[in-house]
Amino acid sequence: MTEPFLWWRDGIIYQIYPRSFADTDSDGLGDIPGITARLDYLADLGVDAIWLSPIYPSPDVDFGYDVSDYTAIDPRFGSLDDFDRMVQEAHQRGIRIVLDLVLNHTSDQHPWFKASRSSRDNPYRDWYLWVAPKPGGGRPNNWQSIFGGPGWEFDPETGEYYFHMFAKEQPDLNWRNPAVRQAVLDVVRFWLDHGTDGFRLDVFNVYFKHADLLDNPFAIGLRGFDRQRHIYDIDQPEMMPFLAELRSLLDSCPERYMVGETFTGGYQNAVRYTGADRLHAAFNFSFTQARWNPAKFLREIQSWDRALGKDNWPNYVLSNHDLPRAATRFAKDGNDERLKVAAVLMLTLRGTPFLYYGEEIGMRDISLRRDQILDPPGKRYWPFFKGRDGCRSPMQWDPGPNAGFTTGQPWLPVHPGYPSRNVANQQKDPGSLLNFYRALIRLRRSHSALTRGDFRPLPMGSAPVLAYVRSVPGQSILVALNFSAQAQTIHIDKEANRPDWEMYLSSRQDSPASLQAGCLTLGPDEACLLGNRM
Ligand code: ISL
Repeated sequence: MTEPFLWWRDGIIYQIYPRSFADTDSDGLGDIPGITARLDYLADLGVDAIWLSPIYPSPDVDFGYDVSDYTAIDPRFGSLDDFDRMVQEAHQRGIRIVLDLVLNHTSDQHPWFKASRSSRDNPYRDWYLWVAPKPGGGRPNNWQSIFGGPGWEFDPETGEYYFHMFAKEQPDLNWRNPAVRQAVLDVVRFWLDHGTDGFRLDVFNVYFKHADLLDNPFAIGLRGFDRQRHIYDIDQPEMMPFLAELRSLLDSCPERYMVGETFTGGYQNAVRYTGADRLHAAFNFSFTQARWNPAKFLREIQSWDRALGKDNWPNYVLSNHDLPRAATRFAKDGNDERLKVAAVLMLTLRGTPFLYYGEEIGMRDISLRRDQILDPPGKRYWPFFKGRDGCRSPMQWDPGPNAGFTTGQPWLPVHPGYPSRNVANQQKDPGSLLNFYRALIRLRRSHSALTRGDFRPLPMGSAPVLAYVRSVPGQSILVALNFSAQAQTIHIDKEANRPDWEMYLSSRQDSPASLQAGCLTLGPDEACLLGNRM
């Protein structure tokens, strides 16, 4: 019996960076009514869920990842009523809502922290990591902030240090305090009650710190943070019982989901945190680091698959709000053909694809002058690291002013290429990346081989091609991806012996790959799917 469609396993999750998606009140920031207004676009594209980067009140030191109230909507994004309406409208279209939970730290403007820092005997004091200076006045230990410098900030008013893994305006919560854990579970319950279908847990494996606050040992690395082995400030065992508690809360409602952002560490770490009493998934960021080389992609696919085993479901990410976009990395020349190859890869592997807004039209990063940089690590590490603003520019909807994103002044510049690269133009062009995505997603939805099917790579020798077969009983799909700008002929004798392969979709509409006597000849940068209904 075929299993029924399960949105987070068989579907596609689309990440929206809300302040850059669609602005309806001309303040230059995207908002929730803007997302609601674009749900038809998303339904037509064929996504099954949207993950929203934080929409809670925030002083924006880290653009929403510094939360000052977990159970409200930032008024610049709208109201709780707007949120409820968005959830309802999304659900009517079969689109689920995934919220970003940033629970390792709050904003320093959160009432919890304001109370906590007000005096040493405030009842909230123990909600954060406050430690007295060492005898002689030094910091409690050598822990570093990822955004640069020591992780300890001295508070002259109360004479103690507090810890912050990110900016000093993002104090870390004290997860060993049961009151904190209870408050967090109440937050989760609040959003479940508002119809939220899933959560993305920001840097969840950083929540707990070693109780004795021991110094991390030395490691070789570039930035201060990388010059330590993070054995005492990351991945503490106390996380497991909490994940189990969180999971049972989610499982008390049907079809809820949580995906964690494992901070540092590869598949070994992801495996540890995934399972029936843990997360549904931990992000696989390996494609965000891979070079344009089919062997490298295949190695990552197989390593993750093998490590996750039968019981856990893989996922794939090409871009997000912290990293240069896939289009910027893989298609520097402005040509979208490679992006079609990347799209087919993402949407035909065994695993949940996460798409980042604008990926479907091939949006590239913007480049900013130093005085335009807003992102804290970008400001600190310029010119070695120019920050993460580049991949957060406004969605390019149409060729009108500000790409149709806002009638006000956009909070970040719109990419200068928007008059040609935008949704409206690509909707009209049958050969566009957007229309290719739509066709591909439709094909994926109507073929369970592409979601639930086995994954069997075909041996390619040294050819710059990745080819594999996905199959369920009665249905096979052969995917072939040419990673080079030259035509490639590959031998797929064993597969090709079947008589009735037919071309389902090719990224080269005009001259799709041809299959003759067991040889498939792919055009330059071609991605194609052949189907077989035996
Ligand atoms: O982008 C990074 C450094 O410049 C990463 O190290 C990033 O900080 C890390 O992946 C954690 O990311 C998440 O938590 C951060 C927030 O700034 C990111 O936007 C978020 O994705 C703190 O909440």
